[in-house]
Amino acid sequence: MLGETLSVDLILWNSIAKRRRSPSDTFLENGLGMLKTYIEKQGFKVEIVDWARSEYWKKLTPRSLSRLNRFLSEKLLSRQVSGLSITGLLSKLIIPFFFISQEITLVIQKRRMNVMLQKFAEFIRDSGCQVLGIKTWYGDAYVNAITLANYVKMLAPEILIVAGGPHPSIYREAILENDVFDIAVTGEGEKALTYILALARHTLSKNELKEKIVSEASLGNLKNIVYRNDDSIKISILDESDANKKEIPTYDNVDGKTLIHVVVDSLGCQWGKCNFCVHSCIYPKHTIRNPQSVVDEIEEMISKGIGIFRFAGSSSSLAHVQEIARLLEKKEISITYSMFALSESRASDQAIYSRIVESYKLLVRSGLRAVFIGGEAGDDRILHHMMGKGLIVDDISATIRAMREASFEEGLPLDIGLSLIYPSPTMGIISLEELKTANIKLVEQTNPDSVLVNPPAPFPGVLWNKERKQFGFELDESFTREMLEYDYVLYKPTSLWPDIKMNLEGMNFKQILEECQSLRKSLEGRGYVTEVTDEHFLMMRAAGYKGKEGARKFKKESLLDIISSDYRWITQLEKTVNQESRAQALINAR
Ligand code: B12
Repeated sequence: MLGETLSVDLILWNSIAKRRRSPSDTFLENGLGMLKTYIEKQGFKVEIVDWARSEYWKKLTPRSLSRLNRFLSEKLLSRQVSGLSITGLLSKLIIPFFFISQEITLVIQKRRMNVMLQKFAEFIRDSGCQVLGIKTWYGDAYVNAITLANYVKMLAPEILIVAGGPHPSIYREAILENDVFDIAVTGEGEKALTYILALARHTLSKNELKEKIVSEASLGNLKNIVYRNDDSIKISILDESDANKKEIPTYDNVDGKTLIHVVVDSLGCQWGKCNFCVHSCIYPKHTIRNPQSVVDEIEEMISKGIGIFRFAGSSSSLAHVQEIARLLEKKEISITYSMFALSESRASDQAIYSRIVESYKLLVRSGLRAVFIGGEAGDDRILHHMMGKGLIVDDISATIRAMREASFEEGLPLDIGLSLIYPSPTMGIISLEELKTANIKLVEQTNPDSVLVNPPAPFPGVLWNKERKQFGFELDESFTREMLEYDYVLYKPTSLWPDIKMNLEGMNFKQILEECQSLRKSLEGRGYVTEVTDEHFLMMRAAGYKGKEGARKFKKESLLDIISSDYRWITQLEKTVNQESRAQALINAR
């Protein structure tokens, strides 16, 4: 697409990290697709530039280097897996070679990324657009978003640069602290971007446009905007998002993307009181989308050859998904899908339990193949006082039991991912050792197909951050700034991870990570698969990887690809998933 000249009002760029972070990175970009549909309906021309495609990541690393990385990573991983001690000269040299080769790779990737960004900035300059919108994500993708913004400022100072997407929705005012972006949008961007484009049509310079934006935002006419005014950073009134007002995303170019569509079934969270969770900060009001519209969108995607879906809701209620499932069944629509699932209150009560089983039977019949369930902890006091979950351990385990029973009775597979936060604040209620034991017990009781163990993170806006002292967190004033650009690099020993100035109940960040890693290792030692999510299950099962062994193989191979930047395995996986998605869609044509 670079090389042609366009005439557009708005360019929307999906920022990416220099290396892949997950096999699901290339899912269809529903958020940007939705913005395009909406804004074009208001009479503006929008171009999406989405670099989250296999070929972009491939371009960033020389082939010979990625192959060398793979060789070294394979040696390193197989040694770690088999637990062999370091013997022989070659074995001793693997670790330093690995790190040198990784460092060289990073330097080259950075240089290549900068060249790509510079060329892209020239393209933006020549495009005739007045506004550049960047979808920003955490870590290295955010660093690259800043680099692009700086190039654009240099080459085309009259283009307004707007940051949007998950990052400003969480970090809000902090996004403008570095003075790179002109404006940021928190939460949904449809109306805000349209308003800005309308103002841009009647302004002659960027300064004039910025002044108008500030004035409209201060008057409350322009919502969801983070802006600078009188040397301070302000945020305008927040719009109440409504899942029923979402457009069906436009996907013009699906090359190098994974044909899995994320469908908005709801926005926000019905509970919204978990002390650690950002989801209700992104969408403060919980709205449920009319099941018929969800099914209409699914049918439209099927007509485009997409048969695999992921529900976007942070807390899709069982009653609501059941309505969607009923419609799917009634219309004999055949798809596979995954979602976040909630534990049900009083799930072990016999009547409630039977109802959950019946509901999940309907869901698996309608194509539900994987769920991701937030367990957080295996101790009721921690769940109540530290997490604010509003549930007890028994609710979590009985809900999972009911899911298993439903899947068994229907004879249809359902993968269950359980996520935990460890270590977490304890306020001396129990010791970390006791919490760890309770977490392991919960996993043993529920026997999930994968366990995700996350370290605690007091994100801006959540109670753990607002009342940090009470929860035992100590955060340096640099915390938010550091978090903005912090990149998880899972394969490095935790001792090599960059530090963040944060303490939890006497543990510094490195100790927190080590503690987290120790639970992962204990679970792996007991035979559990870790760090595989519901969307990974969708992909691996579509590609024919079966059972626990399939999940292990998927994790190992994708990890190797990510560590080495040699993405041949993931690219092949994507191809197979796409064939499967098309085949699944085609079933409906009969
Ligand atoms: C489904 C999902 C995915 C899907 C698809 C995401 C997508 N939209 O393309 C998959 C599985 C691919 C995915 C991947 C990742 N995800 Co995700 N994902 C979600 C989830 C559950 C729902 C997202 C969604 O569909 N929302 C609805 C759509 C409409 O919203 P949206 O895409 O954000 O777009 C709206 C606004 O953000 C805004 N907007 C978007 N772009 C722009 C740009 C501009 C200029 C403007 C003004 C506005 C704007 O307007 C859009 C329309 O209303 C959220 C949690 C949640 N429930 O919100 C996490 C979430 C967004 N993901 C998260 C993360 C971390 C990731 C990964 C980085 C994980 C990883 N692999 O390491 C990757 C990155 C993928 C990439 N392309 O680089 C984090 C974001 C944290 C952060 N600060 O970046 C979240 C919040 C989950 C969490 N940790 O709590 N994800």
